[in-house]
Amino acid sequence: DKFTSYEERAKRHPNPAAKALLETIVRKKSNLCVSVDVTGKADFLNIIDIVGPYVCLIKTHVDIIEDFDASIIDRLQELSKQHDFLIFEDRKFADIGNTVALQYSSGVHKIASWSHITNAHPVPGPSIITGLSSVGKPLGRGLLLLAEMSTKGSLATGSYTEEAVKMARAHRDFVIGFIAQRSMNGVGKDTADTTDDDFLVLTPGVGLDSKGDAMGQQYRTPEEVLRDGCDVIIVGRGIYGKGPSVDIQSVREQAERYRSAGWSAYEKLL
Ligand code: UP6
Repeated sequence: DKFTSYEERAKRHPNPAAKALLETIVRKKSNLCVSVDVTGKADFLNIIDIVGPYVCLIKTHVDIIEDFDASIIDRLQELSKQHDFLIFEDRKFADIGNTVALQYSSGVHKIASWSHITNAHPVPGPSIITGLSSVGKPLGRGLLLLAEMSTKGSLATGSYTEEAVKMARAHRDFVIGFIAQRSMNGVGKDTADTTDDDFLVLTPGVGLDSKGDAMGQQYRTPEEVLRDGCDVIIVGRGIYGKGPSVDIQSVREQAERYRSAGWSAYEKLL
């Protein structure tokens, strides 16, 4: 089927978080999301300040930060405005509706109050969407379902993936897309007509220099994943390495390198 530009999709998208993400991608010529998986507050904020100009989206795991306090979120929101990116807390909710609504709204992290996008495993069934939507939809947030995973031996395949896409289709007002490895438009449909599907696909497991890690992660290049219909590349250690210390100059260079690789892969499809 026909390839549609980010720009055209931004104009049509009814969900405010999805629309804002698509508009940011176009404005910044960046389909790069950096996953900031570091445990110290200073490193966390430094990396975001450096990569900010090159990304459409910053992905967080706030529960790994050792010295977490509310000022981190204030600063993250300032950086989001200053550098023009959205925020995605990669919380991977997976419980009953009532519990996920509490985990999303409350606790130390109050994710719904600052994260434009979050995600959930479809394993509990549609009630997980109802629970998260009761909190996030009034705030204009968007949800991604984990339809596939990047890891070796992932169980999220076949009919599990198809059921995830059907769940999303039934809750289009809040579910804006997937964490997956390829386009999910038309997946699990009886007809070949995919015109109503415009799911965003955000793809982790992206690296230019490595094929994987020692714990089951698998990497493909920006070009490979864009060709398979992904919209946003998620890169973590490819940008800031695995070491205990962060090399500012190298982080900047890698961010621009991945931004440019992601964008030229997109332009080839136009
Ligand atoms: N992530 C994956 N694979 C998935 C889903 N999520 O790697 O299927 C997340 C990880 C990590 C990031 O939780 O934050 O994406 C990938 O980091 P990396 O680029 O350093 O491997």
